[in-house]
Order: sequence, then C-alpha cells, then structure tokens
Amino acid sequence: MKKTNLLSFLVVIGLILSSTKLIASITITLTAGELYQSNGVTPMADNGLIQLIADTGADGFTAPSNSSFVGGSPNDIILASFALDHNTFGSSGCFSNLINYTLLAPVVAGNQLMFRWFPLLTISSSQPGVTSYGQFTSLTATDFGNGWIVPADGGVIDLNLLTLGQGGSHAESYGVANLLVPEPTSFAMLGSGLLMIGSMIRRRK
Ligand SMILES: [Ca+2]
Repeated sequence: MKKTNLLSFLVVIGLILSSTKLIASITITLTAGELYQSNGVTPMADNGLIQLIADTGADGFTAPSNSSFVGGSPNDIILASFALDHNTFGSSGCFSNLINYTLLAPVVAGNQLMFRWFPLLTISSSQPGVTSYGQFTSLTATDFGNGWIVPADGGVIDLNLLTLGQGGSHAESYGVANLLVPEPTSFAMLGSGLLMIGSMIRRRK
C-alpha cells in the first residue's frame, strides 16, 4: 500500500470511529437481605440464584414456570444472574452486587425492574424446574429512595430490598420465597406416563 493510500485509509477509519456513538451502560447496585426458602425459616444458601429482570413490554412480569425463568414471556428480559455469594450483612441469605449493563434494545430507560431469587437453584441452572422463588419490584421510591426502574444511559442507581431488621421498610416476611406450582402440562405428562405404566403392568398379568 502506498503511503498516501495508507494515510487516507487511516483517516477514513478515524472518521468512522469518531462518528460512532459510544454505547452507554448503566450501573445498578442491587442489595437484598434476609432471603429465605419457602418455609420462611431456612436462609437462602450461598449458592442460590439471583436475577434482575426488566419488563420491556410494559405489561407486567410473567411468573416463572417450571420450564422458563420468565414464564415464556418474550418481553421480560433477564439483565443479570448471580450466585448468592456476596454476604454483606454477616448472615446467610443476604446479597449485594454491582451490575454493569450495556443498554441494548429492547431494554430502555424507564423499563420496570424486578428482583427474583431462587433459593434452591444454582447459577448453572438452565430452568427453574419445580422449586421455590421470591420476587420484589416497586415503581415508587423504596429503601434508599429509588423506584425499580432502568435509569437513563450512563445512569447509576441503588436498588435495595432491606427488611425492618436491617433498617429497611419491608417486613421480615418479605424475604420468604413461594413454592413454584408445576405447569398443568407437567401434571398431564405425569398422568399419561402413569397410565402407560399401568396398562403395561396389566398386559403382563
Ligand atoms: Ca412483561
């Protein structure tokens, strides 16, 4: 390549780079305390699964099913998944972590955020299965003064779910997970499976 050609090539590359808008990212500090299993007594183990989800369809959050963390909803987007291994309050079942998320469509500023926890799963779980889960979201200001909403490009936000015992505004019982109800299709599959086994045993007799 000639020297002049190389120079014009570099100038073009420079122009392209300077005209490209840098993709901004948001920073979220997510803190939660006293998360329990569905029995309300056993603290969430340190390998439990934590998720931060955005509702990009403004139609609310779909409950998890035993085959999908977001119940098959195409507009509930999981921004981050964590193992519960950041113990900040000196006891089990507590979580705090910094999330750096690059704002990519369909996630935009203003989307509502939800915090969900699965006490019996691990970070490597590919689907909930039949297990327990808990969730929290609030559009209005909550602990430390922020609603659970995606901030604008470059924004930094603190989201906290702290119980009364930790100086927050939520009753201790808020950290209790519910038991996930199996989907009807799973029951139907189990039922037909049992029928098949039954008929096989009958034929053998
Ligand atoms: Ca939704």
